Amino acid sequence: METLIDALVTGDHKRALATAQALRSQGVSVEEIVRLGIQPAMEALDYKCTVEQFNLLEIMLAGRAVSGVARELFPDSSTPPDSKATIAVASLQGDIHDIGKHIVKMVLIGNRYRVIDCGKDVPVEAVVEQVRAEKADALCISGLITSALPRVRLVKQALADAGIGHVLVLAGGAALKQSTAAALKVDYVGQTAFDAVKYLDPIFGVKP
Ligand code: B12
Repeated sequence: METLIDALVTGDHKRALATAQALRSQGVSVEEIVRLGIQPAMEALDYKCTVEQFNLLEIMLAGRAVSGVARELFPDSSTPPDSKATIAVASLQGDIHDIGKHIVKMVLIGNRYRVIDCGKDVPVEAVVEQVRAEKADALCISGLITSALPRVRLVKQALADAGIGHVLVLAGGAALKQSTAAALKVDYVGQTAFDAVKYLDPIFGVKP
């Protein structure tokens, strides 16, 4: 796991991918790789960004390495057969970070949810329109940058105004996970991608 963390932090995408593949073949679970590998690597990068000199190229290389590992861990698939519900995922306008959103998406697909990816840096109205058009049952908002936070508070009302106030709104990602559901005006705030499944499964897990 230490090799994986080092490869991610240094942006060595080939070594990161090979290490993730080796860990999987040794029986290490996807959840452990995310929790003990990807998350600590990103915390180390966060420290570098905050305390040391910010180096955009370094961060972009690390971002590429994480995306490569995420694709390996959660190979994309079409709508899973017998899906439990439809979940939209989005990063709101002003936020171009999408690695966490990608992981949330893959974890949901892996747990038999149909996922609509509304994209990143998307206006609230456009997200609501996609949720309505695709008849999504819930919306997962991933937020990494604090300036996008006020927009999160508008989502529930925007859904209600569009006549789909029943849609559940989940929030997560570094900028949102320290907040509460009440403060963000959402239904739930999760710490990890797996929390989304833990919240949604009791609601949609068993078909009526
Ligand atoms: C990689 C990265 C980038 C990459 C993004 C690549 C990409 N395609 O996403 C690049 C280099 C492009 C980038 C750009 C910028 N970044 Co940046 N970036 C990061 C970094 C290092 C890691 C983020 C990441 O991917 N983490 C890994 C993922 C897996 O973690 P995660 O998103 O939290 O997701 C996990 C959970 O939170 C959860 N989750 C995520 N979403 C959801 C949703 C739900 C519903 C649930 C339940 C769970 C959940 O699931 C995931 C797995 O468990 C962070 C530092 C940090 N530690 O967060 C800074 C950081 C987010 N960036 C920051 C900044 C300032 C920027 C820039 C403005 C820099 C600049 N000056 O140009 C720009 C542009 C920002 C913009 N307008 O959006 C700041 C934000 C500060 C703030 N509080 O607002 C941070 C915190 C760095 C710092 N300390 O300054 N960045």
